[in-house]
Amino acid sequence: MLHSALINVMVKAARRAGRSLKRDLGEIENLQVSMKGPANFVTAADKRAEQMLYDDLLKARPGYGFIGEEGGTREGTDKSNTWIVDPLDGTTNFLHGIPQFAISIGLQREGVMFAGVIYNPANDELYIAERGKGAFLNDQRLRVAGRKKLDECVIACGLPHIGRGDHELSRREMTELQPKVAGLRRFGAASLDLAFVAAGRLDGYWERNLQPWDIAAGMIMVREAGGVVSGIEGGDTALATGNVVCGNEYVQTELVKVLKPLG
Ligand code: 2AM
Ligand code: CA
Repeated sequence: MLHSALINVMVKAARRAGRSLKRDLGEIENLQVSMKGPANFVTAADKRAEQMLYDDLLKARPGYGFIGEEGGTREGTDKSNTWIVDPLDGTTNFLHGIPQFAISIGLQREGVMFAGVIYNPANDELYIAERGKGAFLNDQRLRVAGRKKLDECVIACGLPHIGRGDHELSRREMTELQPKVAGLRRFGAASLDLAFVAAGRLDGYWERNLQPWDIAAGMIMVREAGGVVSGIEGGDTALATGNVVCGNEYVQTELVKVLKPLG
């Protein structure tokens, strides 16, 4: 399938960094990582992947800015284009050998998300989206699920980590939503949760306290698949607040109705 030059650049970068992460996952699975060092090993894998993405993306588009989770932030000469990159989203999964993690590359243009690539090297699922051109999983066009009854919907969420976020608020959200939906899920990689919503595997997803690189690519993925992405209060504030709600128009609205009053 033919994609734009821009998408080709993003895909090539994601695949190269993906090969690196997949090799590193192999090391973890083969228990070749010393017991004292798995976290350090993953940090090194993460940094290696970000360096590759930084090099490839800036070589192809020299003027663009770059914001990366591992600190590779750079202000570009071209102020209207910024890469927003997570070299390893789902770090805890990766560390445990759970094959639910991804490289997430978003391109913000003139302040809005313009393109996204999300790649899980463990199962070779490649998601791409470009503004006005649709979203695709391994070249198949994506469309969000059409369910309009919350009690038929499978909804994913995030859970705040130890020492982070508001655990009490998270429990209140569960208490409200669990009896209203067909099932709740918690996968642990925000970019893939958004990609799953785009693919219609999940009907909706919400999570708080995320970073721009967790959601940048996923936001355009969901929108290009016909879905709606907002902050918890319903506006276009997910990137700014780190709180995200999404689904088809109906599901996103229903989730906001339940979640907004909680805090
Ligand atoms: P990460 O794996 O790149 O850290 C899990 O709920 C999701 O939250 C993941 O996408 C994870 O991304 C993200 N996340 C954002 N900030 C986090 C933090 N401080 N600690 C753990 N996960 C975080
Ligand atoms: Ca992340």
